[in-house]
Amino acid sequence: MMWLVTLLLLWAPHLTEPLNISADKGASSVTLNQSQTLAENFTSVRNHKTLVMGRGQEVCTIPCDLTAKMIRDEKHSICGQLQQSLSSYVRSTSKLIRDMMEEQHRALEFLTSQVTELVTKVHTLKSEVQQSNREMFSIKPVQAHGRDCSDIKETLGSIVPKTPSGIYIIHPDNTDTPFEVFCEMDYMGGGWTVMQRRTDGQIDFRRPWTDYEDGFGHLPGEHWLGLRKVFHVINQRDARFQLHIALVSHDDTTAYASYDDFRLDNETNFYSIHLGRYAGSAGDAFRGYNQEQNQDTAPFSTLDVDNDGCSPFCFLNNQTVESCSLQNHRSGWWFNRCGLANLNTPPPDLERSRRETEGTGQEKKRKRTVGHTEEGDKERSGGDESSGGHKESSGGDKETSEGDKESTSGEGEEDRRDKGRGHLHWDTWTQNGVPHYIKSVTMEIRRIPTNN
Ligand SMILES: *[C@@H]1O[C@H](CO)[C@@H](O)[C@H](O)[C@H]1NC(C)=O
Ligand SMILES: *[C@@H]1O[C@H](CO)[C@@H](O)[C@H](O)[C@H]1NC(C)=O
Ligand SMILES: *[C@@H]1O[C@H](CO)[C@@H](O)[C@H](O)[C@H]1NC(C)=O
Ligand SMILES: *[C@@H]1O[C@H](CO)[C@@H](O)[C@H](O)[C@H]1NC(C)=O
Ligand SMILES: *[C@@H]1O[C@H](CO)[C@@H](O)[C@H](O)[C@H]1NC(C)=O
Ligand SMILES: [Ca+2]
Repeated sequence: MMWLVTLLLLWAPHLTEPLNISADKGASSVTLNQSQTLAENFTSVRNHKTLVMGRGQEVCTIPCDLTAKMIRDEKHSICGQLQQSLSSYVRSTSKLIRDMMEEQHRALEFLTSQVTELVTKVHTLKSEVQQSNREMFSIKPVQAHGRDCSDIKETLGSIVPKTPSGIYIIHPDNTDTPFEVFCEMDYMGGGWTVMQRRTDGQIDFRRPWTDYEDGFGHLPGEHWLGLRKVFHVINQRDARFQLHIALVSHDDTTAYASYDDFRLDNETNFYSIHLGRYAGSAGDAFRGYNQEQNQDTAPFSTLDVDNDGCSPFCFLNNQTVESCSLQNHRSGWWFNRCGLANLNTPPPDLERSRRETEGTGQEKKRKRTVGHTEEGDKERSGGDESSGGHKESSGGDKETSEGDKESTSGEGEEDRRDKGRGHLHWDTWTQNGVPHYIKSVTMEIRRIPTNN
């Protein structure tokens, strides 16, 4: 395209100028006194005339030289017009081409910007897809079957360089149906089947027996895998499991408690816990400081299934306790005369916010306290018991002051009690004699390599 325009532009001025001049001459010569011109050029015309003579004298009615002159002038005039229109045509054409070029250039620029825009869009989309793929990988169950996370880690570990943490489908020995679990594949060598996780307090752990047996929560986040599933995992052929409890305090201190053997009895025996040797930095809260506090071999209890060793009552810290679950905010655990460990209680912040949003919570509580209903009495006795010792002081200073503000009758006392006790506790993990305020916890199990 470019070469054509250049050619036309180069050619046009050379063409138009001499033509314009000659056309001018032609036009002016027409206006001249014809007879004079004719006379002047008679000799030349005569020569011309001799050529025409052969056709006969009668054809030339008007003087031949005049005719010739007219023809020539006409030719000049036409030629000039032709040149003119040609040059204007060239001009308009070149202008048209220029305009077209400009338009095309603009279109091209527009397209280029659009392409650039699209390219960036594609890039963003690509990264978004990659991101969502990554997310999906950790949310969507991975169809890698194994008997448990240790088994999957072992199998996949020989195929892929890095086994990602996430939800996997496992199928333990002696079970009919596979189920999903969260596998922690990075922490301490990986291969951990997560059986409990507490992080943000989003999941309500105040649940009845069936929930603790079947499991609840969201596997990628807070959840309780369920006693039946855990039982299936750890009761496999030729398999022994260790239990690892990882704790994080509110000031991000970490500690752990590990048991080199972990077994549960069957449902008939209420999933009694059996723990092996302890190792770790958090202390053995499961066994406590004395035999009275020992939760090893204790059956599981919930509010509706009471195996807590307080039958009909325990006398703890000058208080009678009938239900350890009630005292521990309706959570389920392997209580034995309550004990020093419970990682299923709701966090105190959540408890308080729940009560605030419920609104009528205070009213209900007052009614219960005044009316001396069975539940109210239970709660009160349980709470007062728990306020003894270091738990109270660990509960948080701000909570006490807030409790005092609200306190006009027995409510403040109740709040203080809730807050003092109402958090995950592992009372052997202390700082200056005060148990750490636990923010998050993970309970996970892993196969112990066997020799055969
Ligand atoms: C050509 O002739 C026209 C009139 O005959 C005149 O207007 C024009 O200026 C001339 N162009 C050139 C380049 O001499
Ligand atoms: C044209 O020329 C003739 C003779 O040469 C002369 O008689 C006549 O007046 C001229 N006409 C004009 C308009 O110049
Ligand atoms: C007339 O014609 C002769 C020869 O053809 C030429 O030399 C001369 O310049 C012409 N005169 C005019 C006024 O055109
Ligand atoms: C549970 O375990 C006990 C003792 O280990 C056994 O006697 C009982 O049959 C088991 N119950 C079931 C349902 O497997
Ligand atoms: C239990 O009661 C006795 C006597 O009333 C009292 O001396 C003791 O300090 C109380 N213990 C606790 C832990 O409250
Ligand atoms: Ca009881």
